[in-house]
Amino acid sequence: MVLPKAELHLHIEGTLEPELAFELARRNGVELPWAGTEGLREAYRFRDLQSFLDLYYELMAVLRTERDFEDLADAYLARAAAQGVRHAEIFFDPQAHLARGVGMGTVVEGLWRALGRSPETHGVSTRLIMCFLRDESAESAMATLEAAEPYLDRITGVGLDSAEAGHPPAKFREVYEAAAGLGLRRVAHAGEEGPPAYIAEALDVLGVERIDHGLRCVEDPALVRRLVRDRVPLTLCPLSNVRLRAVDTLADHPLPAMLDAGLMCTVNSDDPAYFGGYAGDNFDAVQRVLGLSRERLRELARNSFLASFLEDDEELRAR
Ligand code: ES4
Ligand code: ZN
Repeated sequence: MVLPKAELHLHIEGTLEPELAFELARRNGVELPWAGTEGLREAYRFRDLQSFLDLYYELMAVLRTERDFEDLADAYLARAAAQGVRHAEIFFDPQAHLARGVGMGTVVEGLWRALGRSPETHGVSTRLIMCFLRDESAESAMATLEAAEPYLDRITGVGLDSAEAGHPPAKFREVYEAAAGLGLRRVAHAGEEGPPAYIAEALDVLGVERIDHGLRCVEDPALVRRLVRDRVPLTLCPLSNVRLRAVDTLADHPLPAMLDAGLMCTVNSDDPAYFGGYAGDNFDAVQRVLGLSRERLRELARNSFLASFLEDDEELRAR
């Protein structure tokens, strides 16, 4: 039986499979520098987060119209549903699109065409989380929040992603305060390639309710105690960590030790088209390689619903 689960760490642009990328390129008259889907897949050998991000932003050139974003989200939701995902909290990166002349309305309305009907078409409920690119300025993040104001009925929260090292959470204090004032939920990537101190800073300065990744908390025992005490959810992405070399191999992943320490872990896919698997593939991999028990897998699935932004009644229906 496939375990019902919620996906809490998923970049919609990271679900762009090579086949759809080439189809959209053809549809939009965009020329791609790779020799077909196989040539593109060969470029998926990443040294680190930045080498991935370079390709991730480059391939977004094929996303131009509302229909492109609709097709992207529909394809993701179909794959997720097939792997037991009942609820998905979906990140998107508006600045990466605005910079290419693709408007906020095109992105949000396009995604919404698929998300709005997803409970019926895929049996998956959704939330949208708008991420700020932390390697861009705080002023750009604030302008992005302002550009999103007409669409806030469709956006549940804000997040922080892209290149982490050298871009501490505190840089975005004001924009997170403004987001909270608008009633938005708050999450942030921290402790993926950045230091454990960024995890504490995201909690203390940005007021986030979850930490995306949070992997490097294991380097700071006092921080682990705090995260356990406060039951701060961590949205881990094991296959992403392998592909971006945050761990040497999946067998070296600290997930079992993190669960044993009492951390509230969840397992997610991050950018599944690039990292070799969707949510269910990540669950299967940690079961197989890390030997997690059935009870631990059920705990991960339960945590995913508890850590979601679903209301209590919706949450019970989803799981
Ligand atoms: C990302 Cl794996 C990862 N880390 C940070 N930012 C991102 N954006 C898309 N995938
Ligand atoms: Zn991520």
